[in-house]
Amino acid sequence: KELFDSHAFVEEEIKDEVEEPPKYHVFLLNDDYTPMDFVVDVLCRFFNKNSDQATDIMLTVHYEGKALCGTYTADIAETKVDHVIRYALENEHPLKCVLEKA
Ligand code: TYC
Repeated sequence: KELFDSHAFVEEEIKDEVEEPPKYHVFLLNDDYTPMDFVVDVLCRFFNKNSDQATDIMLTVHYEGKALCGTYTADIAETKVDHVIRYALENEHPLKCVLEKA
């Protein structure tokens, strides 16, 4: 039994070493008030997009309701959402940013 337990423990440790951590998609959501320029600025600032990429993503949100901005581990995805929401609130825009398990 002891041997079995320690074997299971080692297997668990090996699994932790080889498995990728779970990932989360971060999306921006559309609204009627946030200026397009502000959304492009958010995408450049927090998701490291260039202006062409940022404009494409902003327009996808505008016409389709949401768009994927990036995929990250839990900590980074949560930090992105926090920073975007804080930046939007500071600038008095109702921009919404959410995460979803990938
Ligand atoms: N719909 C907004 C407008 O017409 C623009 C917008 C785009 C808002 C993307 C939010 O995530 C968003 N000004």
